[in-house]
Amino acid sequence: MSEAGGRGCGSPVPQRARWRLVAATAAFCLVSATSVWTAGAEPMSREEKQKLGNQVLEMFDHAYGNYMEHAYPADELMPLTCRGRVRGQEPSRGDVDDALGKFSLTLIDSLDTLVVGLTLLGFILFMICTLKYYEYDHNTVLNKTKEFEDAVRKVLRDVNLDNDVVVSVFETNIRVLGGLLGGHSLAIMLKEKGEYMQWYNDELLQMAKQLGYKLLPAFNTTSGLPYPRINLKFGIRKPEARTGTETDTCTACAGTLILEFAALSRFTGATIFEEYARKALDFLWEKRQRSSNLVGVTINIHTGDWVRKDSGVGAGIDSYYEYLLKAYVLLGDDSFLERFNTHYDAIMRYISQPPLLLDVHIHKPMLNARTWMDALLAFFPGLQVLKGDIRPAIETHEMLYQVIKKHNFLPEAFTTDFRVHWAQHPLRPEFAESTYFLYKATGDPYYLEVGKTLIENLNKYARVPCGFAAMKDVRTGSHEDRMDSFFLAEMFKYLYLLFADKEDIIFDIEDYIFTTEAHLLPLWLSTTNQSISKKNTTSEYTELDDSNFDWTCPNTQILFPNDPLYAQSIREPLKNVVDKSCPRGIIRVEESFRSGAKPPLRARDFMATNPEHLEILKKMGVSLIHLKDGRVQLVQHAIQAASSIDAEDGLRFMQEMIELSSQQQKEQQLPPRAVQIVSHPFFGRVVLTAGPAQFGLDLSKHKETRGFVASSKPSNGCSELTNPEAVMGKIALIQRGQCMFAEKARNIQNAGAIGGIVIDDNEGSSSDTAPLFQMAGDGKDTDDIKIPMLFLFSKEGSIILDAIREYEEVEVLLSDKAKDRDPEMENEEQPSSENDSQNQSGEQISSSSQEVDLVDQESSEENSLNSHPESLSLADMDNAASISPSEQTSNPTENHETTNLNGECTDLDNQLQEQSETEEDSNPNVSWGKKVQPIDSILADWNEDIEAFEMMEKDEL
Ligand code: DMJ
Repeated sequence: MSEAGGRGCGSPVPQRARWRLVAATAAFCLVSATSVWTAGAEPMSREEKQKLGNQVLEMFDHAYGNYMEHAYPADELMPLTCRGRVRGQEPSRGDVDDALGKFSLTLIDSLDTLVVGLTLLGFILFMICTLKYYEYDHNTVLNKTKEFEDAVRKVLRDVNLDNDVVVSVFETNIRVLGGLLGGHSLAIMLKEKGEYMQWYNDELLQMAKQLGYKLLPAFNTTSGLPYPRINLKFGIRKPEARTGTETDTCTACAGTLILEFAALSRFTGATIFEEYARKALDFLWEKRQRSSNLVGVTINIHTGDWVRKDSGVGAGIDSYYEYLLKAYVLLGDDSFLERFNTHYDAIMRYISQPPLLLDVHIHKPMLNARTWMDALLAFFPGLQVLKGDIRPAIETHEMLYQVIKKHNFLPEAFTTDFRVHWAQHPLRPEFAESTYFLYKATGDPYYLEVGKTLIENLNKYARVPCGFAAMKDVRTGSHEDRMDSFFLAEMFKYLYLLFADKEDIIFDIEDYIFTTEAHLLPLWLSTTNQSISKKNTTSEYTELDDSNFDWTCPNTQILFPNDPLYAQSIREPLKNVVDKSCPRGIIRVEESFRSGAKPPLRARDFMATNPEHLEILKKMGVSLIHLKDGRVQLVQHAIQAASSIDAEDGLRFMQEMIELSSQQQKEQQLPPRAVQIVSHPFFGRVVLTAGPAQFGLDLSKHKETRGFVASSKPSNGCSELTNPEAVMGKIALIQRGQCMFAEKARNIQNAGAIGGIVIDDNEGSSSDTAPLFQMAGDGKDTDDIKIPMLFLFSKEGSIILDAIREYEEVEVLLSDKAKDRDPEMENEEQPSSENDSQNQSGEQISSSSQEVDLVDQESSEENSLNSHPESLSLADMDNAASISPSEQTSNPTENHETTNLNGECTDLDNQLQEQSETEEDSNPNVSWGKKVQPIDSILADWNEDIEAFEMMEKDEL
């Protein structure tokens, strides 16, 4: 790594660190450097920008005004029922409620947005003068100062930080502590200007300090990583606290404190906050996986072991990286930059697959951990701008924008071929944030058009009479009674600033840094109260290979003035990245969805045993094929439909089925269970992959169950057992078929069995060739079933049956497969559960009720889509080619072939295809399957083992 390097910006670490600061801050300064746009996207007139900015203000007022009128002092507004969300008074939403501390969250989170609203003053006056483009009641806008003052007074008067309520440390830090500090920062700025807030005497800061002290007990761990939750009144671990027994936290939860805590220390002189936040960051840095330099999603706060070893830039990790870079910018401490650069190098090496960002395993970073991306990663292009790495930022942002254009919003998760994976959208601001930063860096008016689309979509699809409602399903446009505080803290701020010119803003935004919640902290803090001893850690960082930074040079300051078409030239090849990916033709269908058209039969209602449904299917040109292995395949031939309208209905029905099927695949991505034969002569060496049940004892949460196996009579377990003495205290073997799984479970439980194994009656089936699935309940309450139930395909089942014939006494262990794997692989292949990571950050994503309904409705075990959602296999109309069920279910991108209306795949498609083929290794389902020895080889091993044992026994004799 030399100064030379031929690039003119590579330099030894200390110099590079300084250069990075330039790069990082340069991004903010670019707007003036590039304000004259000469080519590419049409420039946007000042009038139109102002009109859009004004529209943002009107939208903010709609959200904030309704919150204040109908919800305040509650934490959040419920925009559909137009009332406040008060924790304890509404059905619990799980961890997502941990953001609510009965402290008027939305008000505090909105404080500095109100001040940003003041920045409109300039252009409002302009509009009053010109009386042009001015559709909004300017009096309200002009009253923002008053609203800010009022809001601060309300916070000081009404907010209680001493409630007996358990809150997320992370959320409370970024939203409440950050909100108070952002409010304080702008209050003192206004006061200094001599016009507003003259009465203000650091009261918000005092509240922030009080809150800071309330959060400190969370750090009472040997590692220094904070507990994920704290009771505002009782702290942690005391009986009244109802928290403190947690062992794990997410990386972002422990690594997103330094900006607020350091600001608090530097504002107040109380160094303890910055010290604690630094300690947590130091610990995370120590625990990074040393060969990949990546961090996992979840960490044990006592041992420092990685609990989840998947790694990405989205949920669970996101703001840890953000805070390393921003801590460097705010605090000027080189060690933060060096850490960030080390991680960034790893991210670009392993996770970035432009335009995609895909999670990998920290120990095997070449192995993808998922085939989908979450919406939270949309902040990353913005962070890349801050770092000065524009090209991949433009690429990823463009890809995300195309997904948005397809679905109006960014779904919570979407697959590598851009299909919806999780359909919710809680009005997240990350994409707007990246759009703002990219516009600042490039000056390309394209990004203003992007912002305009975001505004239009919000007004068109999310606006309701009492605010803005989160999308429950971006495909159907259904709403959720939820308006998160970050919508006000971040979305409006970034959108407003996007359209505001420098002179429109009454303070210099470049003097501030945005926290992860878009709260503003002044950069002058870097030189204030610097009493925290900085670690002189430069030497501890491995020198980075300069070639890894090729794409960061030259910095944006040099780049854009020379080539104003730069951003466009990067976007151009990606123009159709989403549309060109298979499946194709979906847009037409989705347009129909948007216009409200629905097929006469909804996929979720479809019952393969209902003659009326079959009749409708026929009319739509959809035929139903019962496959030999019990699964059902749907094929549509448009020409066989009764009319073109029926053909379109059929297409919509198939589309719904595809979505449903992919949701169900998602559900199936649960860690499989294992049946391990532990008795002589196997001694645990035979581990059979088994499917879990949606009822009974959950082996992922409980200790394994061990016992001898016994066949039940009748073998299908569909009636009271006639041999209860044989199964009493044992694990009963039951054959699949004739009745519901739950019924079998009840019968063997009543006979005294301690567990059950259902063996597939489809001869020759095996987990090597068929996807695992969960045994569904019977649509009724299954809480009465207490024993664990597992499902084995026929080949695996016959190993146990053969063993019984051979050895009579066969003892097995029923367990969660994850626990049986070798430690190196542990967690690596575990499908990422968004909930897990989001739990910690309070951003829970729940399954849509649609999916749940489907499972609940299922009432017939045999040959029905309802009872075997996993068996659904689909093919599309135009090529009329059906696909095999195993292909369909093992690899999402293989849908392409059958859903491609044009019958062609582009290079990108092929790339994705290839990628997905390699992803077979990483697809949780597939890799689990691969990790498990194929049955034939198990049998061969087993025979060898038996022979070896027999030899040994003979020898001993
Ligand atoms: C915000 O609360 C913060 O940006 C956080 O870092 C993660 N995302 C939410 C909004 O989506």
